[in-house]
Amino acid sequence: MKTILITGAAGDVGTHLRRELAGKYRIRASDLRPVRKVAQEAVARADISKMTDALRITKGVDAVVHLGGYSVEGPWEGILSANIVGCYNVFEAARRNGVKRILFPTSNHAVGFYRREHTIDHRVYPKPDSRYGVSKVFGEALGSLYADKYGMQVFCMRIGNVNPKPIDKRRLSLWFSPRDLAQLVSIGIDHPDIRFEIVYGISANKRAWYDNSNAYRLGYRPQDDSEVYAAEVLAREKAGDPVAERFQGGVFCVAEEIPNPAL
Ligand code: 15L
Repeated sequence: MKTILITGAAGDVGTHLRRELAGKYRIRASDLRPVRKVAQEAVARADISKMTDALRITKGVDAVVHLGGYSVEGPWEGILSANIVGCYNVFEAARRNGVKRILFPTSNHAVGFYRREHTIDHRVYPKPDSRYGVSKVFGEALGSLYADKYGMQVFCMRIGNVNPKPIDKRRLSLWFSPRDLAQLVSIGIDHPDIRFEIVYGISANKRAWYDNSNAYRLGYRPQDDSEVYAAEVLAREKAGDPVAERFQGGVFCVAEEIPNPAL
């Protein structure tokens, strides 16, 4: 059984993922915050903005799923230390510890300034909608460097919104159900032929703004479609900011700060 490190394990995405993957991999769950242990997991508290912590937690694992960091738009200082310095530390620590494979959950906000009428694939150039989005583009670029220069295997998932159900109209286009998340992450961990890939982390949503053929090529077969919830979601939708409504990134395109679920 493979041993995987999940950083940011106490967050929403980490919590869904650990529940879905329990028993499939030996999980080392790491976070700055206390982690409530699931089943057989090992827990490792760590501050990834410190290289010594990053080196300690990446030792002896087969793959890293690097969810840790700032997960919304916020002050530059927080994003710099968690998502730029922290992300660098995790890649570099993995390299020094001989860990070959990294899954980097990037975000729809790396490309959030594409308009909603456009369907974009994994080859479009980045159009980040926030400092947070810029930090995700940094992580994708770092992954590309570590793949080309050091032969690491890097799987970047531009995640939409992980939730048991889509929560609003925008999320009908980018909903990612927990079981589809687990399927895509398992492909990232187990696919024998990964070098550097970008895929979209979304379910099979009829309203998707993404051409996710790269994920399908690697065997992804999502089981969920947000359309099942469309009527109930649209019935409670209220009109929002016109700029936010025009672009895929929504409110990230206009807000300077979004409440951080981790604080
Ligand atoms: C993200 O990248 C965030 O991490 C998450 O909290 C949501 O805001 C999501 O995007 C979204 O766009 O819904």
